[in-house]
Amino acid sequence: KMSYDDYQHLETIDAYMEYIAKEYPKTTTLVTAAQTFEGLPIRYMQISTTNFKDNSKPVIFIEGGMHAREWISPPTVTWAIKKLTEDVTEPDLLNYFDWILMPISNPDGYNFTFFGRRLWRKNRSMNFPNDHFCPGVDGNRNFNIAWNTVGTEEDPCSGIYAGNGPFSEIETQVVRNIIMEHISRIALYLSMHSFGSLVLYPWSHNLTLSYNYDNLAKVGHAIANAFFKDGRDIFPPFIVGSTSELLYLCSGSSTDYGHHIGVPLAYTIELPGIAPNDDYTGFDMDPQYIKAVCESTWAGIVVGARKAKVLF
Ligand code: 0X9
Ligand code: ZN
Repeated sequence: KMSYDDYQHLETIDAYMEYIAKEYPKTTTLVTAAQTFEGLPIRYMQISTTNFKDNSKPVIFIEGGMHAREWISPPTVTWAIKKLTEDVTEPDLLNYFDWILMPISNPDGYNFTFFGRRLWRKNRSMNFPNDHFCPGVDGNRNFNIAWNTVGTEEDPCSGIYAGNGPFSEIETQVVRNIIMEHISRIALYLSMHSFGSLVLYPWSHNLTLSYNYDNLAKVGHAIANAFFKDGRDIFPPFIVGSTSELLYLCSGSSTDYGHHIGVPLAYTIELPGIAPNDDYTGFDMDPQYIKAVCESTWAGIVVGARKAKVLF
């Protein structure tokens, strides 16, 4: 049993996915896609009530932990795994879609925030000697969409270092490969970040409207409303908009990339960083609220999936 009373270590999440793969062998597959710079496995789960390899159903892809310090992100993805295996309350969605769930796309960075520096953001790769002994590339600046043109740094010591080139990092290659392999059937892609209580849709790299703007906005608002509903209204309401209008311009993000190559609905979710009573907590929200965030997030995923089902 996975605990949501505290933040989840990398090895706890790994053990949980192994347990699920063993308990639910008919519907789940645990994939080890690659090894990181520090030799950790990058893993994700495929969930399908038929045969994932048939490529016959639309896919929902949810990924978390790209930014190491955003600890509220991975539990929302392990919660989704639970809701599709141990505690199925939406069998229609389990049946209709194939699911790809990746709680931690950046295991090196994530581990480092538990055992090194709490507020580390990037991965831990080194490209000696160019990096001046500063490890780490920002995964969400490393995708091949207007790469390194805006909202990035070329200084390897920066927290938003875009890397040596597009897809220089194994972590972003893994996410790219998943999207590419299933591009014709990914109906919805969610990238879980924190914090800010935002539902963000493309574009990030410029201020133009997406080819799918109407649906992105419509479904985005539906997701945001589901997050913030009776009983879950202890958190501030979510604000919905494109990254470039609500936050800032940034190139090389995963959702811009996914949308650019053809995922019709792609969102970055900035999970809450303000606990009840307006306590500003940022990346360190009191663990007692993890479960409530996961429940809200699942409600948002459910609504997003139902909309995606109609639109795809
Ligand atoms: O700057 C980022 O990478 C994201 N914010 S964070 O505080 N989690 O670092 C926002 C990225 C938004 N990009 C897209 N939605 N494409
Ligand atoms: Zn982030």
